[in-house]
Amino acid sequence: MRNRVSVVGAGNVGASTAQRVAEKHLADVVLIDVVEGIPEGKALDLWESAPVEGFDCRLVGTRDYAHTAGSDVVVITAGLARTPGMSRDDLLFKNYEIVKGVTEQVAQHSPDAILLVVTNPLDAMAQTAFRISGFPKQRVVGMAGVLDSARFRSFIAEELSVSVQNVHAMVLGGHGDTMVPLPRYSTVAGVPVTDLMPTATLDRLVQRTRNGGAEIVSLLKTGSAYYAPSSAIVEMVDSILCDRQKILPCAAFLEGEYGIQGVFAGVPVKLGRRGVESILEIPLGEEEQKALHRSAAAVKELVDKLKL
Ligand code: TXD
Repeated sequence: MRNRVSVVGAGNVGASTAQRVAEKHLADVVLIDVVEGIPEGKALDLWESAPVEGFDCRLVGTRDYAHTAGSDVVVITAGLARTPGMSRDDLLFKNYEIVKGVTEQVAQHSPDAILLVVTNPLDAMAQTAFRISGFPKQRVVGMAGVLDSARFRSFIAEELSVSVQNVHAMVLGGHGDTMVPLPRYSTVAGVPVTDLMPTATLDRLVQRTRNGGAEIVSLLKTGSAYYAPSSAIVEMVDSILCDRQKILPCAAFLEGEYGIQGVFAGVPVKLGRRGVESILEIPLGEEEQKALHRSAAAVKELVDKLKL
């Protein structure tokens, strides 16, 4: 039997995710949205690419959650995207209602699924899905760190003119202005990036990473990033479905790890068939630890507003 991935929200991120999942032969895909015709049309269009692309994964578009039943992974991208001048937090209450409604449906139809939350503000929406679904914390995970790290990696590779494949990077914390890029744990062919470029250059790349989402929004003007976000989502889907046990920075529910209690924040997670298999506690310097705590406090403020 083939794996089934449902993608809720057939917008830019959702549709690109559906495409990447199918083109990587990972799973059949159910694309679901509230707007009549959009999930049906995009899924049909993608399915018609199958003979040329050579994938056998079936893609179906629908507005009916019955079609998502028994999903292995459900990716939640439903919501409003940021537009210029709008902060991630402005989205809080609107997207809370959307993610709440979606989660209720998903939990009913796919009680054993792993929920992969993408909607912003990311960490608070992951907490919404966690609380509303009642799923164990291992089965609710948020995507942000893989994207933020990918941005950092691409900037490092560009700066040093080396292959992106040589560059590893780690960005922890909440997905927002308080994210915590960790240059010390970012390496090029195993060499810490702190040994390879002056501090001022590194600081510039860190700042650009922090601003990565806004940089794309200011260029696109009518929406936010989706190519790199969908790549990041699919790396996580792949690690789950193929039980790769990859260590990836993901938003996970913390209960004491890093001294943080009761909120989602981006930490190194081992991702496998059971979802969050474990959380890695890597040694952090005093400043890094403080930055992570500040980031978690920013998430806590939002989840308190939502009474989660
Ligand atoms: O790193 C990250 N986590 C992110 C998060 C990276 C990129 C985008 N990020 C967030 O994902 C972004 O801020 C948004 O909150 C979501 C989706 O972004 P996208 O760019 O795909 O937004 P679109 O194109 O506006 O698509 C949203 C779709 C759209 O088709 C709506 O009709 C649909 O969501 N939508 C719904 N679908 C199902 N059910 C409900 N209730 C619903 N409401 C809206």
